[in-house]
Amino acid sequence: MKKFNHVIVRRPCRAMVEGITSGLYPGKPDYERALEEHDDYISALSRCGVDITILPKDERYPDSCFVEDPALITRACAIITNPGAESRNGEKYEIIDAIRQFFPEDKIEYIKAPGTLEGGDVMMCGDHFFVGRSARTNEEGIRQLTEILAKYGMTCSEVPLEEVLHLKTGVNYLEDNNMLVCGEFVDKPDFQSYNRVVIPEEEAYAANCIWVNDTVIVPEGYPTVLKAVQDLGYKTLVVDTSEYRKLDGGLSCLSLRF
Ligand code: CIR
Repeated sequence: MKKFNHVIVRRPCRAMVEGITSGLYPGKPDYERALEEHDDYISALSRCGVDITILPKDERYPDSCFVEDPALITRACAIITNPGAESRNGEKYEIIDAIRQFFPEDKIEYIKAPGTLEGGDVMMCGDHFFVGRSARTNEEGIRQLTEILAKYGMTCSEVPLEEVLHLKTGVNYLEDNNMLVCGEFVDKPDFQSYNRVVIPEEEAYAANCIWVNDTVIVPEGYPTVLKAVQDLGYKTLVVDTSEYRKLDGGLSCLSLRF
């Protein structure tokens, strides 16, 4: 099934080595290696039948390569979020021009203060969106998102987070009713109607895989997850994201897919 035609990414900037990190995966990113990994990420995506808009690096925002967070793109509208991380909040202004290439002004919506929302907390499952209430996404942000989606005939439900940074750190939808779940999400009633593939704790990072037009991109180094995804019948591509992992970033964080 072809669902996505476009992808937006932003090149990592040199300042990424100072990006936000929980320290879960220790070490400072190696910038040159991060650039190579980004090249590989782009070439994997280009094999999935999408055109790719590559935005230039922006040294003012160390985490700006994680372009998934300042915007959410749906089948009917684009939503500029209001990132809850202070050092990332200005990224929302920098993504707008790219969004305008694809959406007219009246189909671009905004999450406004005191609401906060980051795209990593939003998981699209058809016309329903699960939203993590996290340290980055608050109740008012979710209320605004619910109102915006309702205008376009889409729905939204809140998932409280206890442990992980973003919702999609631990749960990702692969289409066809298949969902990768890990840790705190394994037993959540919200996801019981899906075919849940439980990811073992030691491969938790690989719960963040991305489905792009029937190919699933899996991070390098997680054999159990790779096999589980292949057993579901998907074509797979493997990309090393080790430098982004040091900043709690994964495959989904590095692009907007629509
Ligand atoms: C941050 O803490 O904001 C970045 N270092 C990582 C963002 C990861 N983005 C995502 O999960 N969507």
